[in-house]
Amino acid sequence: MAEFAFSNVEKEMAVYGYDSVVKSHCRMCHGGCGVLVYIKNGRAEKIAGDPDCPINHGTLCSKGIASIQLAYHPDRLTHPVKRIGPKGSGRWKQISWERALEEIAERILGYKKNFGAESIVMGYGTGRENEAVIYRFANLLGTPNVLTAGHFCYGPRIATSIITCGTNPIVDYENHPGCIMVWGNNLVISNPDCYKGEPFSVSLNMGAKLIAVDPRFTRIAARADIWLQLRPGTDTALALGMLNVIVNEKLYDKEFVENYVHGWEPFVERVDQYPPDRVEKITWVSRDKIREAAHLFATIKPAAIQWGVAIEQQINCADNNRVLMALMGITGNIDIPGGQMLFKAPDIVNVGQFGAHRMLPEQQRRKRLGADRFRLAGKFAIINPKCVWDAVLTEKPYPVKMLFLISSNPVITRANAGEVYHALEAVEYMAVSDFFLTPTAELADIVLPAATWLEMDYVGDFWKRHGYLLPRRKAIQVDECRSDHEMLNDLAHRVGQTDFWWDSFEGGLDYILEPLGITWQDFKKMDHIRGEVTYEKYRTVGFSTPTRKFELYSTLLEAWGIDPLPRFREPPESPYSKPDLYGKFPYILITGRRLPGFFHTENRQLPWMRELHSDPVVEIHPDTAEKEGIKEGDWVVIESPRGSIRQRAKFFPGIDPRVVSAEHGWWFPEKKTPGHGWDEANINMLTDNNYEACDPAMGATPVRTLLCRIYPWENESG
Ligand SMILES: Nc1nc2c(c(=O)[nH]1)N[C@H]1C(S)=C(S)[C@@H](COP(=O)(O)OP(=O)(O)OC[C@H]3O[C@@H](n4cnc5c(=O)[nH]c(N)nc54)[C@H](O)[C@@H]3O)O[C@H]1N2
Ligand SMILES: Nc1nc2c(c(=O)[nH]1)N[C@H]1C(S)=C(S)[C@@H](COP(=O)(O)OP(=O)(O)OC[C@H]3O[C@@H](n4cnc5c(=O)[nH]c(N)nc54)[C@H](O)[C@@H]3O)O[C@H]1N2
Ligand code: SF4
Ligand SMILES: [Mo]
Repeated sequence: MAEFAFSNVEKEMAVYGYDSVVKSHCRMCHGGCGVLVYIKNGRAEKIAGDPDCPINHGTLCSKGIASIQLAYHPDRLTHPVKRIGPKGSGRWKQISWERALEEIAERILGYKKNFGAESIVMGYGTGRENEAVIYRFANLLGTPNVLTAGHFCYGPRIATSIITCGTNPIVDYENHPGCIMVWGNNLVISNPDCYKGEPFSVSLNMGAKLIAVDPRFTRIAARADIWLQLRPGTDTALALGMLNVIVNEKLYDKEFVENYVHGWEPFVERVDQYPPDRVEKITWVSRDKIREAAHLFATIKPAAIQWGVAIEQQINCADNNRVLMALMGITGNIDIPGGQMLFKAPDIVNVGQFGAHRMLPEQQRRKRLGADRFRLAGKFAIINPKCVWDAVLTEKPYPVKMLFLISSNPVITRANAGEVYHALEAVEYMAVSDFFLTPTAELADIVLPAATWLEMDYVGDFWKRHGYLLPRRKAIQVDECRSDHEMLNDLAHRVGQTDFWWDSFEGGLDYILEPLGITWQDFKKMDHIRGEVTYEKYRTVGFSTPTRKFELYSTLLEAWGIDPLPRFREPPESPYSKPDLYGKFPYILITGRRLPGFFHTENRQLPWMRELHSDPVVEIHPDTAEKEGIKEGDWVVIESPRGSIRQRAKFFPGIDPRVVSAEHGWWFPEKKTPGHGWDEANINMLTDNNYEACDPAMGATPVRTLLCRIYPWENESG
């Protein structure tokens, strides 16, 4: 057993008779927390936080603890299964791994031969630390089509930050920012991407000033010095308004601006178009508050912006990211202690290199679905999901014959769920890797039983930008479940990729670590590895952009025919852009606020998690409820021009009476029909995926800025 800095572990082992404790690295969300897994008779019995881990310092969330209920869930898929009835019939038979992979390989090779590799779309959803293997497999196969959530989540942050300053600027909580502006993010619940709520809370306890930009009065807003309750979808205008104040009142960092930014003059001209008076009308935030927030943010150093997915799920996705980076940049907070760090990863084979993007032939790259429409996305190997549904349903621009979805539940998570369902019903062949037979998996031909994080070895946080790597050590084996990495490593041999893979995936782990001169077996004995931390690197080497400057004016966007400067676009479905529709659908709908126990569509079958939150909930202001005749706890219908669903009303004075906030991710594993109630409370039955409504550069789907109406559900008993 590894050495521990405290003695409780030994004591607990003796008292409760655990056989061993495995130090590992949770991944029930995007992952990150160091954990201790207590094992008895080969089973994981308990999970606790690892106090020595630099990411979570011993803290854990409810999902981490519930990993055990996931691993041993009675409904969990523990063998590959093949469908024996029509799609959606719910009739399956168990088959061997050998047969399953043989069949998938045969299909892959057949479609590649007859329709081109582009007719096979690989897919995953949010980050599961399997993206590097999925891209490697796809690129070597020759398909440019990997469907992710990257068009409206995290992908935009990475793409826009790479073109602006070379990498994603991460808040340096270790050096405690003096001011934190939390923008469309609720990290104390979501612990997203490179962040955990705990270090943020510590910085607040150390006295950081706090600005919250959120249409809802979150716990973070409640602690804030200034809360900007903006109209959903108007973030670009608000940030441009703050930039206007900072520029015109000369609150910016002159030395940084003079020496290290590109495009200052045109940027100032653009910013001049957004005086606080105009911005107040757009955003519903008073000009005084805009000024106050701009002053607070610009006059405290170090200051940082903690920004989240809300700003990406809108038509202004790419520009929202760019204006927030402009705020960080011109206030001189980039790459300074306690500011916004451009962290370096340890010297490893990184996700992009592992993903073998360079191996995709140019003539295949050019076929990437939607790349000519959404240029920025196309450059970063990201596709808009509707392009896939269209190619399945219309065979344009070419037929898509096979989907291979590894860790995604698009029937519930992608906009316009009705169309998604229809496309998955229509596709000729579909393979899925998942823990359960989800509404998506129910439409597959073959479903593979995936391993949870407890059942795999991996280089944890490999894809993140905070500079740490931590070993995820396999703690248990559950029946025949296999990690996606092992599964793809095996499948790769069957489709002619042997030269690029390994005998077992441990070879892949060694490959990642090779530049450090260590193997997985060496890394397994270590606590973590961190990249070298150095500040203000731009002073010596510049930024990793074409001009070597911080690009307020993006030369790459310009070259790709996209506006190089940020601007505000009115959401395509709003009280101002669609006044007639607003007459019939008089509320702005935001969706998808994160819930502590669930991860998107996951965990609704875990007793501990479902007990915390049993039904789908829509937040409405008490005045709205009164107007619509809704009582607290009632089932209500939420309706958009595209459909209707029901959720339970919760009164929430912390939301504007003109806005309602519905949950996403709902299906009902307890319903034993194969659809598991996929269309009853699924908010994406209401969302729009029209190309015109998406961000023109990234293809982000606007799932947070729509119009709806809401009224009591009459059929309470049904
Ligand atoms: N309306 C609306 N829609 C949204 C959002 C919103 O805010 N509003 N948020 C969006 C965002 S940001 C995202 S990222 C997407 C997420 O979209 P998805 O990633 O499609 O959603 P998940 O529910 O996380 O689906 C993951 C599936 O993978 C399985 N799984 C988990 N881990 C593994 C693994 O390691 N291997 C395998 N093979 N399977 C695994 C789970 O059981 C689950 O069925 O949803 C989006 N959808
Ligand atoms: N427990 C749990 N954790 C998760 C997830 C989960 O499903 N469950 N999902 C993971 C994933 S994939 C992601 S992307 C992250 C997302 O994590 P976060 O970025 O924290 O996302 P949310 O909680 O969805 O939204 C944050 C806030 O945005 C606000 N908001 C809504 N519309 C707007 C708007 O137009 N402008 C602004 N400024 N704010 C707005 C909402 O009120 C909400 O409080 O969480 C990750 N972590
Ligand atoms: S925050 Fe994420 S990594 Fe940490 S315990 Fe919770 S689920 Fe696991
Ligand atoms: Mo996400």
